Amino acid sequence: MTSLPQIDDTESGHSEFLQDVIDGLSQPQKSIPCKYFYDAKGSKLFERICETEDYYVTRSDLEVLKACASQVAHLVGPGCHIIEPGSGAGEKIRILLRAMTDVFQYTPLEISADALHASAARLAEEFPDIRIHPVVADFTADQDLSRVFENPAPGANLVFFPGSTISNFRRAHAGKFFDFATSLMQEGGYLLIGVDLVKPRDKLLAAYNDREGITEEFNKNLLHRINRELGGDFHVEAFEHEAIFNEAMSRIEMHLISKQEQTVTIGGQRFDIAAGETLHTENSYKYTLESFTELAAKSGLVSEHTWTDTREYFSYHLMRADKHGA
Ligand code: AVJ
Repeated sequence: MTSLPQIDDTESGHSEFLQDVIDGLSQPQKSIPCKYFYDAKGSKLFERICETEDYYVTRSDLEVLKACASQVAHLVGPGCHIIEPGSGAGEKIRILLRAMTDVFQYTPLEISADALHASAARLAEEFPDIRIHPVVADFTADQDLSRVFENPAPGANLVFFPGSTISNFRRAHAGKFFDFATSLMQEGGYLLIGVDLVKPRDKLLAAYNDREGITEEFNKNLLHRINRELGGDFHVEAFEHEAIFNEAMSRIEMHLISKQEQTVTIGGQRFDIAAGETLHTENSYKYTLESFTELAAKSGLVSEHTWTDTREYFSYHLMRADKHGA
């Protein structure tokens, strides 16, 4: 049994949701974990964010992935087993599978069984020669990884982690993810990971304050969700969306600022929110190629190859376990 890190697209039971919200609102800097953005409404809003002109992340990600996919295929070699933690709707994997001609198996790991099986069925149709092996896995709990490795692959394992989901993890959390990825890679395996990069401040800020207001809606949906599912009484209209770049921490921070004093009751607990006080809802860490390489090295992972777009907005890293030890 391996202890898996929390990742973003988990659907938790209400009691855990309630407890996390109460814990977050009890801190001096009130916060709510960003994994709760992604209910059905929030997932739709996130897809719309990806289509806005200001949110460069998804377009840059796809650009780099398309450009590097055939080289990845060449470096990893034939007969590989691709494992994708938190596969979600499973769109980016198509780019990789189209470029890789001799894939033995694709194993998406996803907490949402419905999303997992729907996307697995679509992939099976599009890629009849690849064994599609969906595994419902909860990253917040202990997991038996033996289901992932039921059919031994002739080639290497390739852990695929696109979309810069790693951006949401603080240092310790990223370390846990790297350990988990290393256990999936097994001997001789690879990690292909997408990482969003530091860039001019105005570009970063625009991406999280899009002019269409979708990010604002996405941020506020968190409060609507708490009101809906946990019987909260946030006065949502009294909040304003704010995204700032915290340069010292090299991260975008999303907040919701209360324009007026309000008292919120959730699960029988009262929380006073002052006028101008913020709820911190997300961190999105931005790396340089060097700072990411350094972070991964702490977990014993070394870059075999790195790709970026010409603007150096986004990067993919093909990593291996450092045999010489970190
Ligand atoms: C899914 C974590 C990559 O940080 O850019 C987008 C989430 N939040 N707009 C990001 C997000 C607001 C996104 N990641």
